[in-house]
Amino acid sequence: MMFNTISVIGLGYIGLPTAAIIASRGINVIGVDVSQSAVDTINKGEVHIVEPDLDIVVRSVVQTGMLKAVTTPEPADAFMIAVPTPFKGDHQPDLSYIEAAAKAIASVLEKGNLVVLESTSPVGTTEKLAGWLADARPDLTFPLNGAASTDVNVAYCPERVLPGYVLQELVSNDRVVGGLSSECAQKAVLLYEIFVKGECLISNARTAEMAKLTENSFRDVNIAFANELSLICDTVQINVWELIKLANRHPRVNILKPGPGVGGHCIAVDPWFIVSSDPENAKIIKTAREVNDGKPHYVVDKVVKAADRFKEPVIACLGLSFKANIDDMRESPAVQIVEALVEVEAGHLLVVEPNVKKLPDSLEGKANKTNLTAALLQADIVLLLVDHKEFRKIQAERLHGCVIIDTRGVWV
Ligand code: SAJ
Repeated sequence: MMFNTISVIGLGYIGLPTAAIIASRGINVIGVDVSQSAVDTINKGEVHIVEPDLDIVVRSVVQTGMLKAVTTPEPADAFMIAVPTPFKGDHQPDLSYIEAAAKAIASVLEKGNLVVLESTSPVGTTEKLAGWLADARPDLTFPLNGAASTDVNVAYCPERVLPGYVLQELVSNDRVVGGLSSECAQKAVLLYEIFVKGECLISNARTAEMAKLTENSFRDVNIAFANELSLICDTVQINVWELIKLANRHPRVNILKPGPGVGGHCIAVDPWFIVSSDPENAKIIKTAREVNDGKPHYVVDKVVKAADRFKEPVIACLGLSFKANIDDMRESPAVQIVEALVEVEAGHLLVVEPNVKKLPDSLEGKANKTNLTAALLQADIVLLLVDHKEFRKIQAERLHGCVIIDTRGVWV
């Protein structure tokens, strides 16, 4: 076996499930994270993120000793880097977590090691990663400047899993494996074949980096089309949901769903990496971002107009997460909308979010978290922000007499 010990750097939404799946195949996995509390939680066999069945897999691999978490890297045969790549205030990518991970593993690297970057990254990042490693370890050779055979191999393989289905998709999805040399790619394929049942498609690192950005930008642009339609339909007084349903009966049309905006840590972020690498040509991609980022403001204006009709409006805000049936509130347009309603003092805000125990800090003390029944009884305005299963079941008569603003088309 080429890989007896595999180290996963970054134990978040991607790193932890990946580490657990590999450990479940009987391979020794060392998970590394800068957060002592995440490390302690995992070593107790518990999880610090919500993802279906992840708790069961982690408990089992920690109990059998196949997965352990640490804060400082230890030697391994392969290192998989799954750390965040946010953007900075000016939409420029922030590679500081990757650089820090590179510096952290450099001291334990050995001849024959493989390093794979999984974090969503702008084109050219894998080359930078190899450069950082080479700077720290002049005693080893790295795949830079076309070197074909090197002491350490470096490759890029983006994760593509859908939150909520991570454990299935980690195994079933095809993977794009981009090597800095052909040797790097071949070796990385052997690593992924340990747990991936989908196909591993070989390319170079730059193309693999761009493939990931392209997938998420494709979705962003298509959602922006739906969101733009929803604005136009309001202007010309057409039900956008009926319109899309009808248009989608054309054999070659498949319009996505309008919503309150695009959230999550991927689709709302990754297109900017393309824009920053070629601002002049990335026109549709940039505009799509702007259209989707504008949608929460549009929803807020709509609510404020509706609230003007009431003396002391009570507004029930249904849902806070960035999409249905999950607890993840990162970059959530729903949270952004409720925050803005607080800011403009739109009315008394009741928030219903069945998937979380408490409101985010930004809303604590400013809106009241309550249950669905209580919210619907008191509301003048019902603002549907997330299409959670609990909200889909609400019967029409319970909404009778309320102004309804349904951003997800659940009740139309
Ligand atoms: N949304 C709409 N209308 C739609 C579809 C989605 O408004 O028709 C909104 C959602 O409500 C949410 C946002 O878009 O706020 C993003 O949700 P999503 O389900 O489209 O995607 P994510 O962010 O959960 O996961 C995406 C996936 N990428 C693609 O489908 C191309 C996933 O495969 C990636 O692995 C993930 O990003 C990632 O980590 O990059």
